Amino acid sequence: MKRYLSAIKPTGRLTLGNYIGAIKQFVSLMNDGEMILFVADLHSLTLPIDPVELRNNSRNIVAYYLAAGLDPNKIRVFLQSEVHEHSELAIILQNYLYMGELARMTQFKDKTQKMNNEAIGLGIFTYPVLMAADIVLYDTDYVPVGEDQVQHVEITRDLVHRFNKRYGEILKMPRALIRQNGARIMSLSDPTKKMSKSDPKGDIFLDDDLKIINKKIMSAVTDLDTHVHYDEANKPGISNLMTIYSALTNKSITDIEEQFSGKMYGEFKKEVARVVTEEIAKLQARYQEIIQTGLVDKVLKEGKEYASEIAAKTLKRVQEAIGLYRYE
Ligand code: ATP
Ligand code: LTN
Repeated sequence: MKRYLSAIKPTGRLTLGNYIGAIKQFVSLMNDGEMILFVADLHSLTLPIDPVELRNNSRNIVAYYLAAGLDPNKIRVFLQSEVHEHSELAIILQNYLYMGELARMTQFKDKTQKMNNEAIGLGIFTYPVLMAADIVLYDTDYVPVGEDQVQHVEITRDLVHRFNKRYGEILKMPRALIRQNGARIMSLSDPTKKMSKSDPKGDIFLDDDLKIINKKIMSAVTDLDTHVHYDEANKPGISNLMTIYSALTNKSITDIEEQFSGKMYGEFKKEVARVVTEEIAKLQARYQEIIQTGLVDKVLKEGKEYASEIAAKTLKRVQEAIGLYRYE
């Protein structure tokens, strides 16, 4: 059976980008193999975060996973920090990734661009090491993520290759899985930038008031043309709305162009707003039900036990392969 593994960092309120690029993908793959998900709370410490917020965000992510339709009887969910093997394996694996390649990572460059070296914590630099540990601990086949995370899966693949060449077939080679349409949702106020929860300009949040969502979509930045036509380079705003619409309705871009041929942007935006608010309204209703039960804690506890068992075995295999002394 194929194993899928993925995570979201509890750095802020979840966005429509997280929902389309990641969570919806998890739902569609849930019946296709084993799905292990976690909340990457250790990764969220790589930039300053308020403790109360971190705790709330972590809980919210799990509630939204379940609200989106991830079945707690089919999938596993846990908190990264609760399975200590992630940290232990990362300490080992940091020796197999190099300064130069870590310094070239897009996420590292983007997030530290405006920071002074004296204020950049080591964790944001070694971020891919911990992520590689997350992935290989579970002998993962596929890592469903948005486009921005593909580079991290690629560096994990480099590491696996390097490690196995030296010690034999110890680590499983993972592969990133991104959706064809919706792997990169852009900001509604600047459609040349990724919608991202830590840079909330032009974001749609899953817990936004529906009226506000409607307003955000109706006032989304578009070009001066009027044709609903997909052209990422020259019409990024309208193309982004088409991607969102396509991801939520499963209609192809060509079908959408046909459906709105001869119609104005206003009419198209209204329809996008209708579809987005309808989907988010359902999500919010289910979220409210879930958050009032003890389900989140129950799922996390079971998930932790399940994950720990697998993680312990992999860590032991690695320790033995590299020559760390063991008593038994
Ligand atoms: P941050 O702003 O803190 O970096 P983020 O919003 O980029 O956070 P992550 O926790 O890094 O979110 O990502 C969780 C998952 O959601 C990842 O698989 C990521 O690729 C996906 N994702 C995030 N933003 C988008 C987006 N705009 N479009 C598609 N997928 C996205
Ligand atoms: N870096 C990812 C979160 C993450 C992750 C992982 C995703 C941490 N560890 C392992 C997939 C597999 C992000 O979305 N920012």
